Amino acid sequence: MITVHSPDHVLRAARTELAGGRLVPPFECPERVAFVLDRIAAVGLGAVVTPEAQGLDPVLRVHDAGFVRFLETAWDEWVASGAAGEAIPIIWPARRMSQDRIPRSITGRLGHYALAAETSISQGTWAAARAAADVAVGAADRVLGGERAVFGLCRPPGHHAARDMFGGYCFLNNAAIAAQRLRDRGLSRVAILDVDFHHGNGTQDIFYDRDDVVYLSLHGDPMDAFPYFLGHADEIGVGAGEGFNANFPLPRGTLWPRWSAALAEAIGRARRLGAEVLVISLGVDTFEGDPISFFKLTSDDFLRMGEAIGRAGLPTVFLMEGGYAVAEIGLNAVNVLMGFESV
Ligand code: FKS
Ligand code: ZN
Repeated sequence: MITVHSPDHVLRAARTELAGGRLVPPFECPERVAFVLDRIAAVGLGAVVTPEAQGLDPVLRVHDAGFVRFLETAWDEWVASGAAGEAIPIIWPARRMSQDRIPRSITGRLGHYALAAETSISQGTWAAARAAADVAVGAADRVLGGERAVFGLCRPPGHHAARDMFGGYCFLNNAAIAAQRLRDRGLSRVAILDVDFHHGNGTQDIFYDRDDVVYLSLHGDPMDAFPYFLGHADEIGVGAGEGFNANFPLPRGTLWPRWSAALAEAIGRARRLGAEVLVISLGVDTFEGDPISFFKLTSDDFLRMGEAIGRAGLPTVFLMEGGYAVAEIGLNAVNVLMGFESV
């Protein structure tokens, strides 16, 4: 399997994440990609190629132009405002406050466009986010070109990013950008299968009223897990999109038998709805050793996960999302890809 990878991911190297009332080194760190590349080389998965630069067109197919402009300029404006640390939102338009007037102040605009406070904007964040979008498009294009499956080693991740919101370590929604690319280049129905531990609120939101991109997600029950405010089983889509969104929230301590039963249901749904291609939001934070999640999948379970996805028999774009047991992220992510290839 070909891997698409951009060395520019290292430009996303924030020093701070707000966690447990402290600023800590971010869980979503550049070493994650280094471990995945090491494992790809160790098992001889296949060639690693750099993506073509796409410009902003594929990004603007999915994201709001004002939001994109905000991401582009936020760091410079933050520095110009005289702040010493990284850019962290501190106030939101909460209930009964206005969402329609976008403030001039960078602090106001951070609150307008953020969905959470853990994700600092740092120097280089925008360049890395753009490179991750290029990776996603590069992977989609290779599948359009006839590859059975391609791995886009995206970083930063994307599935929490909505049309006009960043947070949860995400800035641009790589999976949504890839899915839209597949639609724009001629496929009529795409299914995004999100196996990251967290619900992909951004991806769900982007496609919620559409029947051409199906969103299916297995994740920690939002009553107990980030992003808390989306991802319930009764969110089934709206308008033309009704029936084209399916959530499988799962409890603390979930093991492979229960997780894989939900996976089988999700894959069955994708097939019945006529998906021609799968985009996998591949997070491996479902691992038993993950420091911020609560499922209990083993490294061998990731092989079985890949096999089950392979048996769907559809062209597949894998895109990296989360996974914070850094020493095991290579083993776990590449196990999914090897399981897929063994089918
Ligand atoms: C830890 C609290 C964690 C943020 C969790 C973000 C998860 C991100 C992810 C992605 F795939 F996007 F990277 N709060 N102190 O894994 O879903
Ligand atoms: Zn996650």
